[in-house]
Amino acid sequence: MSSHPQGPGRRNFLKMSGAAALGSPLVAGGTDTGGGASARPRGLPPLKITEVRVIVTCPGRNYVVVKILTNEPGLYGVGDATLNGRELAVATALKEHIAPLLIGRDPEQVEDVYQYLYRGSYWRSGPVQMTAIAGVDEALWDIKGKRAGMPVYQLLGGRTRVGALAYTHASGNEFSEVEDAVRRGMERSFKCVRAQVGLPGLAGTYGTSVTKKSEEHAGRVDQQAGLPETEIFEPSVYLRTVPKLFAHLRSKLGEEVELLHDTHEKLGPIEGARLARELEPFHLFFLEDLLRPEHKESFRVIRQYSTTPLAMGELFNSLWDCVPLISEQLIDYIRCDLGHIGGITNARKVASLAEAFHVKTAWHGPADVGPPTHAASVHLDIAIPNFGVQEMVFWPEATQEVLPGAPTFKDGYINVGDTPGLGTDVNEDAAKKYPYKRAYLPTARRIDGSVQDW
Ligand code: EZ4
Ligand code: CO
Repeated sequence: MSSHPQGPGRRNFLKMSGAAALGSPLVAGGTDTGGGASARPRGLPPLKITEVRVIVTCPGRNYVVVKILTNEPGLYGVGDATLNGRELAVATALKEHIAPLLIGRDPEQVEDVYQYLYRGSYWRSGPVQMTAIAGVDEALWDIKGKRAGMPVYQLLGGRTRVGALAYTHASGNEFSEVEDAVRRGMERSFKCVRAQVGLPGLAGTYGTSVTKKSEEHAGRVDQQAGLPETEIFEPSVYLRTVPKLFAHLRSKLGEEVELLHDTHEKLGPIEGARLARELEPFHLFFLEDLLRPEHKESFRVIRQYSTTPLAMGELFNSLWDCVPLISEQLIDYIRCDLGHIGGITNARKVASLAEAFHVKTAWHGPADVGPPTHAASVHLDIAIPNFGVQEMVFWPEATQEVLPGAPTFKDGYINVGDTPGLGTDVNEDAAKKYPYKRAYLPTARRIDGSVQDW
């Protein structure tokens, strides 16, 4: 046989290289069934997706779970497709539009399924679609790991570190309350703590909890059933308050504990530059999401004025959202949400892009994405070379009952075990006990009544 792929031996070449798996449906007018039957390593029989279950449940807050079943008895994967406040849009996209495309497809062709759902749909990106794709992607990696008998991090190249450095949240309305909350985090062995404070005279500030033990539910923005609440925000009050908070924390807590802060996309470029500059003496681990996500080049303004490390990305939905910030080295940490950027398949590309430009990862890890996404983040964290830090939460009992197997925390690090796949699961009977409740994120306005980025 000729070794030249265009020569007479092409057919054999394709077969041997595995490309034949993708060859069969490429017929004019044919239906794209994906891989079809392909030559399997170690004689494994062909695998097919037989069912896609979409489970919407509210064990404390709303989650959308994707369970993908296969023709191999007992072999299934579980992914998380939760988009806070738009859960049913994602569930409908999955049930009505995506599930029919998956039946009969080879679940092992993870990249092909990702490409097919992302580019193949013509309407690409966007939070609803990318969250739906993430749910599918996580379930497929889960299946691949189970089939291989390996935890997903092994499939990603194996361990590069003992665990993922984690951060928790601390908040309060007074500086002393925030200080106490940071101390509780440190007592709990956290080396890194995110600190948020209420703004004097303004009702409800992002990241400040109604309960005193804010770190118990790190990342938790309470989801209230009913219509969204309105918080009031004024940049001048915020800009006056936050540097004083960190002056207080450093004077009371010293230099060793790593402190972080989330601006949550609320400022304009020159305001963000002022904050980053005024926080310099307090040596933040990073300052998160200073600006709205639309015009990424605005981060150039911040960089002109400050050496405070910057993180950005939880609202990004595509690899290309990350390109300007990473390729111009405008940030130090890329913090996409695996659940909103298409899952492991896309996030590991973001990580590799970042690696080339000395940018580290800090995947978004709040309570409004489910345990399979947290597990996926940690599998990636412990496998990649350019991991930075991982935001994490402690799960309430009801969530653990419905979605068992979340990563575990010890001595400042979050970790996954050696269970094949992601290590997470869904208890469908338990899920039924907690029906969906319509709920929204809060929204925000300025004192003059105009809309403010929440
Ligand atoms: O406000 O996930 O860094 N964490 C965050 C989160 C987000 C919520 C939005 O749904 O910014 O707490
Ligand atoms: Co954030």
